Parts: sequence; C-alpha cells; structure tokens
Amino acid sequence: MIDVYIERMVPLIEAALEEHFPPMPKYATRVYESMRYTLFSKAKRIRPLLMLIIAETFKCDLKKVLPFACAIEYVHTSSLILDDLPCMDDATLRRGKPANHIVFGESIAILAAIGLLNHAYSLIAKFNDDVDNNKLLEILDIMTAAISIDGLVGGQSLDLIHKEKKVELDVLEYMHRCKTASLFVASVDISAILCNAKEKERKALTNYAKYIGLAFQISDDLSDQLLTEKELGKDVKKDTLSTTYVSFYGVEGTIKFINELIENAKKELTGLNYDCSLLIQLADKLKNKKYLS
Ligand code: GRG
Repeated sequence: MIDVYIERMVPLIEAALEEHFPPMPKYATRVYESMRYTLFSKAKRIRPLLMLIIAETFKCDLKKVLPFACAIEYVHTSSLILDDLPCMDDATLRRGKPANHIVFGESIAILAAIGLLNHAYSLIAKFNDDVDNNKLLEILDIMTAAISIDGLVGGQSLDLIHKEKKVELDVLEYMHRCKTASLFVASVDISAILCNAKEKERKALTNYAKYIGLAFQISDDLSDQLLTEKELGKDVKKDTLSTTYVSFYGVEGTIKFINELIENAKKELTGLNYDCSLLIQLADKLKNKKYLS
C-alpha cells in the first residue's frame, strides 16, 4: 500500500516543485540551471512525502501542504549541493549524476544552494493570504531551527570537524539528529500545524520523526558500507576512518538498532486517534536498507 501511495504522490510532488519554482530569469540563467539541475535529478522526496502522509492522516487538503513540502525539498537540495563541495564532503556524484559543482563550478554551485534556500523562505512568506500569519511565523521559526546551529549547520560543522576522527557515541547521535533528523522533525511539524494538529499530537509526531530521522541517517551510513555507488547514485565512504554506527555496533548490531528506532517511532503513534497506517508503513519501509538506493 505504501509503495502504491509513494508512486502516486511522487509525480504530484515533482509537479509542485516545478509549479513553485521561480520563473526563468532573463540574464542569470547559469545559476538558474544549476538550481534546477540538482533539484530535478532523481530523488526519493521522502521529506515532502512525510508531509503529505501527515496531511492524509489528518484528512487535510494536500494542496494546502504541498507548497510547504516544496519549501522543505528546496532546503534539503540546497544542503546536498553544499555538502558535496570540495571544502565539505568533496563528493563527485549526487542523485545519480555528477555533483552540482562538477558541472557548474564551485562558485555557481554555492550561489545555487543559496538561491534554493532563499526561495524556500520566499515561498512560505507568499502564503500569508491562505495561512494565518501567526501560523506562518511559527512555521518559519521551525524551519530556521532545523537549519540552525542546533540543526543542519551545527550537525554538518561537527561532521566536518570530526572527519576521520574517533567520536563518542553521544556526539555521533547528536550529529545525526542535527544533520538529518532535524529536517524530518520540521517537515512533520510544519505539516501538523497546517493540519491543525493539537499540541499533544504534534509532540507524538515530532517524536516519531526524530526516531525515523535518526534511523534514516544510520541506514544511510550502513548503505555506504554495503552498497555500491551505482546502486546509491552518490559517492560512498567505505574507506574513510570516520566513526559511524557501523564502527560501534557492526553491521548486524546497526540493523538491530535501526529496527529498535523504528519500533520506538511506531510506539509514538499509538496515542493518536487517527488512522496512522501510512506513517507506520513508511517507518517499516526504512527497515529495508534498499529503500535508500
Ligand atoms: C544552509 C541548507 C543549509 C545547510 C548547511 C551542508 C549542510 C549545512 C548540511 C548537510 C546536511 C546533509 C547533507 C545531511 C545528510 C542528510 C541525508 C541523509 C541526505 C540524503 O537524503 P536522501 O537520501 O537523498 O533523502 P535524496 O537524494 O533522495 O533526496
């Protein structure tokens, strides 16, 4: 059922990403192309999917959530372009194609990342007629928190500083929570706000997102160890000396830990008076590392 749902929703997300993308500029076409290049490469769109599933769960109009789901995907794509730069992960392959800076050069890639990030804010601000201003401010606050030093920026900085170094387990977990789970949490919470979820419901859903976000990042590390670049469509880091969950727990132990996180995520949903079957199935799908390929 979740596979059918994903197959039905991804084209809707792709169409919305196009609809809400800025129009072609007259002169600054190179940076525009660079923004489109990584955004419209083949991707799983898991964060927008999560947002639509929340809307589905709350029987809320998907059209209301879709522009915000696009904003999150613009932020995520921006982070991928930056992550691949030579001064960061120095990756050459992303979403099955040469990384943005390989095709467009570093300076245009940086500008494209900033362009995407900026467009995400601009898109949210445009919905002040349809969404109550207080809600919009709260949504902006949630998004900035996800990108902040307690989110993507902080997580990435720790990741870079600790590259090829031994890291304590609690620092590793904090890094993963910031780098990856924070955008999952923001996605779920923004959608929950738009769907008028109650405080208690938001809490349960953001806890769910924390668990699956962490599981997603650990699966990503595991895939780096077990799958090939061709299967993943991005650089793999099999040979690095960086600490990962696999270096702490081994492959079997890591799979067990991912499964525990998924079970914890599902437990968070038990108090909700809604049909959470899609959220449960999405969580279970993350148990299968192949989902990442
Ligand atoms: C200012 C937006 C911004 C970021 C600055 C560069 C940076 C800080 C953070 C990088 C964060 C990062 C790349 C984390 C990795 C998260 C992750 C698991 C990415 C892979 O996501 P998937 O598997 O990829 O959803 P697709 O390609 O399917 O979207």
